[in-house]
Amino acid sequence: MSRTLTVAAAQLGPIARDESRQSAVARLSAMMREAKTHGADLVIFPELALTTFFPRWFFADQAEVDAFFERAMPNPAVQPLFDLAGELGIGFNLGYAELTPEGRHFNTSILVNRKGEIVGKYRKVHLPGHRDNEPWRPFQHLEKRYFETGDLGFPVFEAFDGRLGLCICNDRRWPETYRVMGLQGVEMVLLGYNTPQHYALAPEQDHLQDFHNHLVMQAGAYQNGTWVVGVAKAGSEEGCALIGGSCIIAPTGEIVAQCETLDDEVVVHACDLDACRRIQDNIFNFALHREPQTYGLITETKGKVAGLGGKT
Ligand code: CDV
Repeated sequence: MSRTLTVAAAQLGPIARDESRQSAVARLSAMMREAKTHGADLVIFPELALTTFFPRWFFADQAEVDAFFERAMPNPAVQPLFDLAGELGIGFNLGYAELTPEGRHFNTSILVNRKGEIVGKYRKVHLPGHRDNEPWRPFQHLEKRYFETGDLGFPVFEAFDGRLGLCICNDRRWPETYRVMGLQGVEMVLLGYNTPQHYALAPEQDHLQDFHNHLVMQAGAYQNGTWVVGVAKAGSEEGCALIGGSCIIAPTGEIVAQCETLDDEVVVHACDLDACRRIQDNIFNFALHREPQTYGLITETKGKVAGLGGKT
């Protein structure tokens, strides 16, 4: 019997700084309903999907930062989305800023089943940007200041009759992210992103943002024989242009569905999870072809070291 998981990539347009959680949840709920009409089992929402992308501003007052965080999940503002999931019998993946009872801050993503129950959680590992206010930039990217490095690894969950992995935005650029999940037999990677068109440290590459977005996700999919669903918060958000390009990628690396706008938009695809086998059992049969005894540097060092071949 084939295992088909019909997924919806539910791209969000911009969320204004003064937009309420209730308004954002209403937009997510509308897309969840639309996804259901297309037969979706699971709907994927972006990174930090309940608020504007607040790391673009420096706040000296921590209380202003904490206002963007959720102290519980679900909470009264988000409960309607959980209720709707249970009513429609559809799962979802949601990114939000998590403030734990111990006062820890994470950029978090959860997987919720068709009954509206949380069955998986991930905390972002690769935090881009900087820690201090850098006024020369047109906008800040203070994820390193506002979040701790995730402490849950790259988990893969047995859910929706498959093996589903979670990561967030910048994680998608790192091959290690996919490979750690690939080694757990992942069949679908779910990720949301907020990616500005402008990268202040290398602006000459701004025109390549959409290309790099798809390049890394397509490579991650193919090299691990997994589906990848990448979902943007897109459009002009508080004057900052965010790329779109939300898409569903097959284990072959091919994009099979893609958003066309920079606004709220849903695309759906019926994904055959067994298609992963055609890659995972052949060209990327890890047990047969990997040579981990030669990969030690990957975990032994964080930065570059001298070439192992030495000088000639
Ligand atoms: N939210 C992100 O992680 N954004 C980064 C940008 C800053 C490079 C990204 O990798 O898309």
